[in-house]
Amino acid sequence: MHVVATAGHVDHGKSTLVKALTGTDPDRFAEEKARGLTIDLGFAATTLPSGTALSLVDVPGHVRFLKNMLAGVGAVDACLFVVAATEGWKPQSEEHLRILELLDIAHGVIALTKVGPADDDLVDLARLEIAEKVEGTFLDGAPVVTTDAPTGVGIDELRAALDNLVAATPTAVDHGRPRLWIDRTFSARGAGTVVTGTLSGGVLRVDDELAIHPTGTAVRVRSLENHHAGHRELPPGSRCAVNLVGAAHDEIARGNVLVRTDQWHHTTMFDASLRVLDQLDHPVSRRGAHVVYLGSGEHPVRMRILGPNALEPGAEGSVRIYLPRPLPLLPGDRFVLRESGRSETVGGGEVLDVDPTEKASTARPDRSMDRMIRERGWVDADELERLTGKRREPDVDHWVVDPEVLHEVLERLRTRLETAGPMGLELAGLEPFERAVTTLLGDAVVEAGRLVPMGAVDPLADHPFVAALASSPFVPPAPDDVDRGELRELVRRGDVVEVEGIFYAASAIEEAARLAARLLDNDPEGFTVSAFREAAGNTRKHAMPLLSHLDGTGVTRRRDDVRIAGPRLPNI
Ligand SMILES: Nc1nc2c(ncn2[C@@H]2O[C@H](COP(=O)(O)OP(=O)(O)OP(=O)(O)O)[C@@H](O)[C@H]2O)c(=O)[nH]1
Ligand SMILES: [Mg+2]
Repeated sequence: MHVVATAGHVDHGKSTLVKALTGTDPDRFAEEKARGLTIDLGFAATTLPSGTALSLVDVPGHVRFLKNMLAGVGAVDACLFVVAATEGWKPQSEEHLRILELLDIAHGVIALTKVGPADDDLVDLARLEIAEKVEGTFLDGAPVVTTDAPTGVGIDELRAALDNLVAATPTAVDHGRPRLWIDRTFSARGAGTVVTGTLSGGVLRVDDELAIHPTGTAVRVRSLENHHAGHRELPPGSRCAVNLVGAAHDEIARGNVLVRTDQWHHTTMFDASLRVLDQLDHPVSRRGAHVVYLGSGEHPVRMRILGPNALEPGAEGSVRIYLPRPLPLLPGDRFVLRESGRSETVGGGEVLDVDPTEKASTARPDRSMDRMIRERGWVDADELERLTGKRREPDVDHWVVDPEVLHEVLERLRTRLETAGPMGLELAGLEPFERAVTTLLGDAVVEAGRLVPMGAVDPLADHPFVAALASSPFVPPAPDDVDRGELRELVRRGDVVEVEGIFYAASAIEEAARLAARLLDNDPEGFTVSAFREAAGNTRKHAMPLLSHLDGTGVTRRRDDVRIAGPRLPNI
C-alpha cells in the first residue's frame, strides 16, 4: 500500500488531477466546491495499471491553509508535485518543496498542468523553470508529465509515472509498533467515533487495545476501513479509518495519535537536529513564537539552540524542544518548524533523543544508541527500546550497560571483595546493578546471601564459640572474646540464637523444647520455672530467656504459674 500526497501552489490543479486519476472529488466541503479552493485535506484512491492500490492525500495550496497541508504530508512517502504551465513556479511551489525536503520525503513525480490554455513557449518556459528550481532536491531528475485534466491530456502517462513511482518507493516498514497520526475525526451514524490517518510502524487489527494521546484515553478498534472497504487488519503505509470504542469523537482532535501506550516513550522534551532554510533573512534563536509540525499535529513550543545562541540561514545545528503535552516520539521522526509571528517556515529536522539526560548547556545529541547507553551507564533493555525503537540484547540481567561502566563496577566489586576477606560481602548491601553483575565476576560465588571469593574457606565453619555453646547448652558461656561481626553473622545464619541478650546454640533451643515435652509428659497439668531450672541445671538468668523463647515459638504456653503444652510442642 502506498500513500502519495499532492503538493503545489494554489489553483494549480491538484484537486482536479486527483479527481481525474481517481474519479473522486477530494474537495469534501460545500465551501470548497463553491469557492473552487481546497481548504482541508481530501482523500481518494485508485488502482494503477499494474494493479497496485494507490491512496492520494490532496492538500490545499493556499498559504492560509498551510497547517492543513502540513497535517497531510507528515506520514506519506512520496508526492505528486503540481505546477501549472500557465503560472509557472510560485511561492507555495517553493514552500511546499522546502517542507517536503525537511520531512525527508525522497520520491515524487511532477505534473505540469494546464498545458491546454498555455502555449508551447509557456510550457517550455515552465519546464526550464521547474528543472532549475528542483535542482539538487529529491525531485531533481523526477519525471515531468504534462497534463490537461479537462481534455484528458497526459492522465494515462501520469498513471504510468505514478506506477513507476510507487514501484521505486520503499513500502512502509513493519516494526510491530503501529502509530496512527490522526488527521480527521468524526462520528459515523450507527458506528460512533471514527478517526483517520496514514498508518506507519506496524499493523492495526480489529480488537486492538490502544490509546489516544496526549490524553491517554483507552480505546479499542471495533472496525477498520481502507477507502470504505472493511478489513480485519491493515498494514503500515495504508490510509486507515478506525472505528473506535471508548472515546467520543469530540474528545479527539487532529494531531492526536493512536498507539499502544506501553510501546512508547511519551515525551514533552526532545533534542533534534535543525536545518535552517537558506531563504530565511535572519538567524534563528530561542526568541520567537515557534510552532512545530510533527505527525499530523501543530504544537506551540519553546526551543533552545544547543551550542551557539543562534543559527544562521542555511546552517544546521541542534535544538532542544519543549512540547506543551507529551507525544509518543522516536529518533528519526521529522518535523517542520515555523514562526507564527512572521508566519514563515523556518526550517526543520529530525528527532534525535526523546529523553535527553544531559543539560542543555552540554548536550550534543545524535541518533547513536551507544551515546544514550553511555549517558545512562545502565539502562533497562525495554526502556532502551522505547527510547530508540531498536532492540539491544541486555548485557547483564535486563540491563544494557556501557562497557566502560561495566568494567568499572566489576573492578570496584573485585577490590571490595578482596578487602572483605574470606567472609565476602553481604548481597543485601550491594546496589541492584552490583548484585546483577556478580555472575560475571567469575572468581566469586553467592553462598547463603553473601558474595564470597571462590574457594575461600568459610572462617565461621566449626567456630569455637558455637562449639562452646553446644557443649554447655543450658548454661551458655558469654561471647566476651568473640568478634562482633562474626557473632552477627553466626546469628544471621541461625547457628546461634540470641534471646534477651543471652546467646544459645541452635541445638540448645531444640534440646530445651524436648526437655519441656518430657516435663509435660510427667505432668500434663504444667511445670513451674523452678521445675524447669532443676531439670536444666541452670539459674533464672539462663532459664527465663529459654522459656520465653519456647512460649514465643508456640512450644509452650504460660498459664498462671506454670507452662502447659503449646501447638508446637515436639513429640517424645
Ligand atoms: N484548463 C485546465 N484547467 C485546469 C487544469 N487543472 C485545473 N484546472 C482548473 O483550475 C482551477 C483550479 O483547480 P484545482 O484543481 O481546484 O486547483 P488546486 O491546486 O486543487 O487548488 P487548491 O487546492 O486551492 O490549492 C479549476 O477551475 C480547474 O478546473 C488543467 O489541467 N487544465
Ligand atoms: Mg485543491
